[in-house]
Amino acid sequence: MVEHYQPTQEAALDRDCTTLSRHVFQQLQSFGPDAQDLSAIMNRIALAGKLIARRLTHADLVEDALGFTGRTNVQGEAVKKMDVFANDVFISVFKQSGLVCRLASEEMEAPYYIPENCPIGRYTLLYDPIDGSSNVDINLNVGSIFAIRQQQGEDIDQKASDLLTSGREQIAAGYILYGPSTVLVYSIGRGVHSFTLDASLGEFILANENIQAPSHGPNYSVNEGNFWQWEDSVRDYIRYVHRHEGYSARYSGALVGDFHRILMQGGVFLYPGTLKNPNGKLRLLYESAPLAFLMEQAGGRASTGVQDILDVKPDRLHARTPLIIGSPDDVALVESFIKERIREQEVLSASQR
Ligand code: AHM
Ligand code: MG
Repeated sequence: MVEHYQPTQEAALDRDCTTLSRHVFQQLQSFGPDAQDLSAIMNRIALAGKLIARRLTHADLVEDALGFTGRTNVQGEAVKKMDVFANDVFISVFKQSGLVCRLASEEMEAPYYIPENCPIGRYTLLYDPIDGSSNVDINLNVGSIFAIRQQQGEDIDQKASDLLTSGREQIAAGYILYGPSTVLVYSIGRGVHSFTLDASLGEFILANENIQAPSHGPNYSVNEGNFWQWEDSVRDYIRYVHRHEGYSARYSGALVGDFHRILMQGGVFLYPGTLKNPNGKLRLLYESAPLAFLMEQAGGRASTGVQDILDVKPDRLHARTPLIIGSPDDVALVESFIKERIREQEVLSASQR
């Protein structure tokens, strides 16, 4: 007779063996080709996360890991050496994988094609390799954000125009948070789950399954330095939280960290339009849409203020949108101030006709 551990030990062991790739199979309840692909893609993303985490952990001791490259990217932002490293990591892990045909990232003007993977790999990975890179040089949290889409059509002219569709086309999304521990959060449209990197095993192990964002939370996360750059409606909301009890300002300068707090504890993150950038700063395809996918899966909401983020169709790869994301009640409160100002404007315009 085979002797088994006690039930509690068995449960702990089972949990320790719930790696990311196994979890994907469990979620899809299949070992079919699609499940194999998604599981393998998640495994590669996890490898990218481990490589980036390793570099970040030793960054101050590694020659040429920190600081700027002296170049600006397609967005006109100064590129850091860590941005370049992390971007290359994602390319490397997907080369010769037979999984992903195109990679589109914040750091590359046009998608990167991996012809040897096509047509076996009909997937596209969209990603922000290092989000919040202003935090890198001072050893604060940063993240990587990703989304997976199925390629539509042949894309013979390599214009990737099939990517200019709404976030509802995403089949998976997630992020890796490089904090005191390295955490990977993902969804394939069946809830949101988090995994913590166990460095001794070199594996991401299931930590929280079916995460639900609270319907309301105390945190509001926004760069208040832009106060005089915003529309009146956003200022109305901020004045509201200043005048009511129960709100806490929390802003780290890295979206992934701020988002993770809101996902786990509730509240709202905002990056509204400013006078200089009416669509804000954050890019739709590889920042706002993947996080919107996760937040909706966790029972929260993501909005531009007047439209659900997942319904926005970008007009170009690096399109930006205002972002209001978090607990449903808190997103609705911000939207109510925006709608109120729109109503006032309409009444004023009608009276002037
Ligand atoms: P990045 O991807 O170039 O790092 O830019 C995105 C980051 C977000 O992580 C963060 O929420 C935001 O930019 C901070 O911007 P700001 O300094 O304007 O508040
Ligand atoms: Mg970013």
